[in-house]
Amino acid sequence: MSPARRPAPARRSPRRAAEFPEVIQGSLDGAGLRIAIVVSRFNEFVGNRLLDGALRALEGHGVRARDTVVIKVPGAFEIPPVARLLADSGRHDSVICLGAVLRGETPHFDRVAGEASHGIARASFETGVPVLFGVLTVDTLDQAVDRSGGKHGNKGAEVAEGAIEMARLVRALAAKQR
Ligand code: INI
Repeated sequence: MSPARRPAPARRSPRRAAEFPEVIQGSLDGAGLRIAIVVSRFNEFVGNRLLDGALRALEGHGVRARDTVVIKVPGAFEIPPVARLLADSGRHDSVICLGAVLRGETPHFDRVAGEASHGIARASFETGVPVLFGVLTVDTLDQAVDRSGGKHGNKGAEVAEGAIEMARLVRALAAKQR
């Protein structure tokens, strides 16, 4: 192509840079955030491991113990109404739900796991408060252990980070709308 017909090289002028979309996302800065954790006692051994992972992660990212509350419920089926109450209270920036549903030989697993996941999602959608799903739904105890501080990490810690990030994101979006 002759130099005359060659397209002019793109110039990165300040005007062009301004055309990029704004990106908004949360951060892992937990300072000043208030977090509630609902954990089920069924399969308590696993629940405690998840709780431990979540508390360590919150502390590691600057969430103060006095801004954190832990509520224990009997089983995963009981998590959604409590998560909803907490989300509605206006006292928490995020709610973390922890538990373990292990598949047995009956359809009970599907009922409990299904209601827990739908109810937790609804609590979040209907209140606008981030409600994080940290309920393991697994076939065996080994799988649960692997995911609660074992070879597949700790779901409690993961969702704790998600809770911080989402709380920050909601605050950032709210600040923009002011
Ligand atoms: N609850 C759990 O959290 N995990 C389970 O694995 C489980 N199983 O397998 O039965 C379970 N059942 C109890 C349920 O959550 C309720 O507490 C109970 O049905 C009373 O409403």
